[in-house]
Amino acid sequence: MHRQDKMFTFLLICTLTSLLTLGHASLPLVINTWPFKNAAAAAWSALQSGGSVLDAVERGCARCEMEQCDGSVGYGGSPDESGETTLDALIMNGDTMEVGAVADLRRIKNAIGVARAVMEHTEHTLLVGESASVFAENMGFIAEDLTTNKSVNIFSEWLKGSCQPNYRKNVSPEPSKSCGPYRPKATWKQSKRARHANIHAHDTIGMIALDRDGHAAAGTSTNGLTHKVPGRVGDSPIVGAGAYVDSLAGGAAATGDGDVMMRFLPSYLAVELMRAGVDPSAACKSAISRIKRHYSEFFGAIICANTTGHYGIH
Ligand code: SD4
Repeated sequence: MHRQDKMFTFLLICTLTSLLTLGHASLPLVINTWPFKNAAAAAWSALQSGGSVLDAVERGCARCEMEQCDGSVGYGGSPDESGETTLDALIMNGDTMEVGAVADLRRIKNAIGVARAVMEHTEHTLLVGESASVFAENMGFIAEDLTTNKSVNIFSEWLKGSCQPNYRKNVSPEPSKSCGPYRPKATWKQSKRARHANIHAHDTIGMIALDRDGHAAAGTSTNGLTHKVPGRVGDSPIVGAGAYVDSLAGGAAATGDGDVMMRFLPSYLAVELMRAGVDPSAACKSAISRIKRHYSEFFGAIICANTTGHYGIH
């Protein structure tokens, strides 16, 4: 089945679960990107056992981090140009509009947990890189190597294949043929964005949870793009890009080419459209169309849910 169809089917299953469990009600609702069923089940069981929507999002995303969902979430996936796996994650409370996020997190497996610690134990919103890892260790998270045999193999095959593909442009040596180190080219030329971030390259989990009392939360967790330039941060930990939620309007979460998506804040846009009364499917569609207007080759998708538990995907 085509990935997008699979994702849609999965959303349907999630919602049917809630309908069957609760009779006519369409709330509570848990939806996530991609068919990560165990993640949805973990979030659902957090809600059923009296946990908050934040607990649901945290446990759902953490489940994917542990299971290394599709190799695109958690440790041992998407090694960067130096072979290291680094993680991006975000969690947002739609009641208070508080956000905690981490980007380029190193050596800590539970990125969504660290994001929640940023939200609950600091006045900040986003911590990055080595300092985020030190923060995490101080908060009791275990530091360990995120490398696995699989990520080592991906990295060594990439090196053997002259570091193809990569995300460099306007550098020498020619990045479509050679490994670095790269230096800027004297003559700079505007080029169309290469289509690296395709359907096979990424499967971030983005999740929205709504309960029957009007609480809403959203979150993301990913190891980003394979062979990214070290230090690269995607859309997932950027509020309004990877996810956004307001308990008075709804929530949205995105997956796809984050370097492009974060230029358009698609999750923010979708939530604002839902606030204005646009239904979730149309809100999702508008958010993606805005990107496609500028980047026709863009690949990505967004899930949207409004406060009544209706949802859409595009
Ligand atoms: C990123 N948006 O880091 C993420 C990758 C992704 O589905 O979504 N994958 O750009």
